Amino acid sequence: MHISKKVSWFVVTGMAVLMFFAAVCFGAAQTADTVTVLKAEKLSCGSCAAKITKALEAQQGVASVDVDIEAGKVTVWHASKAIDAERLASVVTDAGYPSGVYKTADKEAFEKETGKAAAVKQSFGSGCGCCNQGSK
Ligand SMILES: [Cu+2]
Repeated sequence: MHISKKVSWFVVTGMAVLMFFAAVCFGAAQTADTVTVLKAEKLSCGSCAAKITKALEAQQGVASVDVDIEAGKVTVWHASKAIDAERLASVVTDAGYPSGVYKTADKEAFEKETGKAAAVKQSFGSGCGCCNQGSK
């Protein structure tokens, strides 16, 4: 009786701790509420795309980046409170690709309209968004 009480206490506490971390992790991964499309110049090859992606992903609040080299467009999933569209454009400009905001939209509306979803690979590759942060 005494032992099983102790065991269940452990289970309950363990579950609570796990749920807390899951909530924190999930919350951080969910902060991207906005999608901004930037129009960038001088985009010509895959390494340009990699350079831009890296520069943007280094910013706080950026969840996912999709670069369309042919269209010269950079689509960014981000938390609007952490980083705004203008700041994203200046990050890309600073990386060597003069850019401006093409459009910015609510994440849900954008994904519904374009059928595009944030690249899940980046957020959930080997863990969740916040677990992967800093290991890129
Ligand atoms: Cu290039």
